[in-house]
Amino acid sequence: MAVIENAKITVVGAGAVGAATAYASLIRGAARDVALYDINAAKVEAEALDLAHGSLFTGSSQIHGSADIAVTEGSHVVIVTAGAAQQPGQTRLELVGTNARIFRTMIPQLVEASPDAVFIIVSNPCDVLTLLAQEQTGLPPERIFASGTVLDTSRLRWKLAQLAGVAPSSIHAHVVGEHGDTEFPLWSSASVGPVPLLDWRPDGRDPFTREELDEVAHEVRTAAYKVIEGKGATNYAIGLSANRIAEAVLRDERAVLPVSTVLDDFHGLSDVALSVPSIVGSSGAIPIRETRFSESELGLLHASAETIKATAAQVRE
Ligand code: 6V0
Repeated sequence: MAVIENAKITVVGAGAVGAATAYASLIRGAARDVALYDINAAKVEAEALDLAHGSLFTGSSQIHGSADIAVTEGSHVVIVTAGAAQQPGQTRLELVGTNARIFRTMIPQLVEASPDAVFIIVSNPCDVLTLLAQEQTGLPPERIFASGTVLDTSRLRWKLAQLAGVAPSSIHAHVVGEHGDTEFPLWSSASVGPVPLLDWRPDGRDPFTREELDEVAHEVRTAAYKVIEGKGATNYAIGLSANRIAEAVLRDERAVLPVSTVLDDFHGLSDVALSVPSIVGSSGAIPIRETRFSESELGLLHASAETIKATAAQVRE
């Protein structure tokens, strides 16, 4: 376990999400080399050129783009965003057939090109695709995981920060479960600085009501639908989220992030990928077993797991 010098990040897929992820990696100086790979040669070359044209302002990071998978070779982190995206009104789970087919051929090629990399799956439904990809490759679960609810957690913390009147970084709260319609916030352990969220008095008034918290959870759960309705895709916040996870790996930060790994007897859950607070460092992601769940939260986590398992089973048939 160590900080990786002269790191290489590959972003697979040069669509709305892939391009935003590469942009985030470049402007944050997350790695010396950023490779962008897509089967659409014209698109990937154009995106890489556009990014390269900003090199004067992005420090020493280099960007390379190609439709040749060789561009991905020797990566330390591979972020996978390739595949079909949600259309307005479509759920993430409805993408599973198309994206599972793409993954079946693409993932083994990526692993062959970067056998020691940590793989971060962003393509949706990211939990199901992570489960299938881990089964297919046999990689240790800590080395192939999904960005999961890292994005949803950022949305939650932004919203709560506005309501509580503090910075998002001072909200300690996690969305867990499926990155999708069965996800939920862990209210029982959420806090504002050291104060339990349920005791916090916004503007000195009474603490948040159940209805207010339900409304926040609903807004977070449906945020992507709203953005997709308006602009056709979500990309900036997921680009920042995916790069944030890559940085935690490359800098061996051991940061606590709710990524989605294939679980092994986590509060009674095995052989399913879903997000729980995990420690992310150079060897990958390890779920934090000590995470506390109230009885109802544990029920929701198991229900979320059933949804993911059922969708994976449809694809395996
Ligand atoms: P997009 O803009 O359609 O881009 C997808 C890209 O994938 C295209 O450029 C394709 O050419 C490319 N592609 C397809 N097949 C392959 C292949 N075999 N090898 C290499 N490249 C390929 O989609 P967008 O970028 O908007 O979304 C990408 C994925 O991210 C979708 O599945 C989204 O649902 C998912 N998102 C996941 C999020 C998360 O939080 N996990 C958030 C937002 C989007």
